[in-house]
Amino acid sequence: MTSIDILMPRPMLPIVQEQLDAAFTVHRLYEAEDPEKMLADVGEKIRGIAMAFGPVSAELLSKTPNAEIVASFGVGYDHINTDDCLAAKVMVTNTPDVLTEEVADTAMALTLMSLRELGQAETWLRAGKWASSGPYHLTPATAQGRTMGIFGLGRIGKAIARRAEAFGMKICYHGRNRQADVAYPYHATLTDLAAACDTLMVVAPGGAETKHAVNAEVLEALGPDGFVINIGRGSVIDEAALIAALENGTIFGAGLDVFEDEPHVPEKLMALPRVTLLPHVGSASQATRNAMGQLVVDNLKSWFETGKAVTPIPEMR
Ligand code: NAP
Ligand code: 8YV
Repeated sequence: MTSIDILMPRPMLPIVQEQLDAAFTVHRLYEAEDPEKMLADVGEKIRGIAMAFGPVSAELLSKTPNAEIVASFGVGYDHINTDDCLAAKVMVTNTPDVLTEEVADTAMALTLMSLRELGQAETWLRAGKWASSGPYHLTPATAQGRTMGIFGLGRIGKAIARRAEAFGMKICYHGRNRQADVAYPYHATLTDLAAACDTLMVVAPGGAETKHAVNAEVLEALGPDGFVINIGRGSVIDEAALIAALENGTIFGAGLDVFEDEPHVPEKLMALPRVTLLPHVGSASQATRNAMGQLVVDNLKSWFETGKAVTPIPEMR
C-alpha cells in the first residue's frame, strides 16, 4: 500500500503518523512552506485524507479529485461538509465508542466541579487563602436531589445518564427521537426539557441543525437554580445568551468543555464566578486519544485493503 498517497493536513498523534508512514506515502500539508503549491503538486495523487479536527469541504476535495476517503479523528464530524463528501462520492469515517466512557467521566467531573465550585475551591487553597482567610465558602448548589436533562441521549449521553443516576440524580432527555431502549422521560422540545430539569447536559452534535439550540428562551426555562453543562459542541449554545443569563441570574451556573470559537474563550465568561471552564479535554487521556488514532489508521487500511470502512459516519452507511 506504500504506493497509496495520503494527505495529512494537520499534525496527528505519533501512533497515527508511525503506522501511516509504514503503510502509505504520507504528504504533510502542515509542513509545506507553500501548502497551496503542495496541493497543486500532489493533489491528483491523493487517495485518502487523515484529518484531525480541521475543515473538509468542496474546496479541499476539488484539489484532491481522486480522494476516496476522509478518516477523521473524533466522533463529532461537524467540521466536515458531509454533503460535499457525498456529492464527491468520498467516504467519511469518525471514531465512535472508544471515547464514550472517557467523555462521560469528564462530563460527570465537570458537573460536580460546577455544582460544588471545586475548581474555585482549589484556587482558594493554592492562593493561600485557606490559611489566611479561612475555609472556602459553603456552596449554594449541591449535586444532591438534582434532575439532569440530557440534550442528545446517544452513546455518550447514555453513559453520562448511568453515572448521574449513580449520583442519585433523576434523568430526562430531548433529541429528535424518543429512544426505544431507555425508560427516562422524553421531552419533545428543548424548552420543555429545560423546564423539567435543573441541570442541562448538552451532548448533542454540532452543525447547522443544532446551532444555538440552547438560546435565551431555553435558559429562561431552565431557571435561577439551573446549571448548563456543555460537553458536546460550543456551537450548540448561544454563548452571548449564556453570558447574559449568567450575568442576570436567569440561570445559576455553567460548566463548559467546548466553546463557539475555540481556543478563544470570551473574557466575560472567564470573569464570571460560577462558571467552570475546561479546554476541550473530554476525551483527552493518552489511552483514549490513542484508541481514536488507531481507528483512523484502521479505517484507512481497511478501506484500501477491503474497500470497506470500519466506522463510517451514519450518512455513509
Ligand atoms: P451519538 O451517539 O450520535 O449521539 C448523539 C445524540 O444527539 C443522539 O441521541 C441523537 O439523537 C442526538 N442528535 C443528533 N442530532 C441531533 C439534532 N440535530 N438535534 C437534536 N438531537 C440530535 O454521538 P456521541 O458519540 O454520543 O457524541 C455526541 C457528541 O459529543 C459528538 O457529536 C461531539 O460533538 C461531542 N463530543 C465531545 C467531546 C469533547 O471532548 N468534549 C468528545 C466526544 C464527543 P436523535 O437522533 O434522536 O436526535
Ligand atoms: C476531540 C471531540 O477532542 O471526538 C470528538 O468529537 O470533540 C474530541 O474527542 C477532538 O476530536 C479532537 O480532535
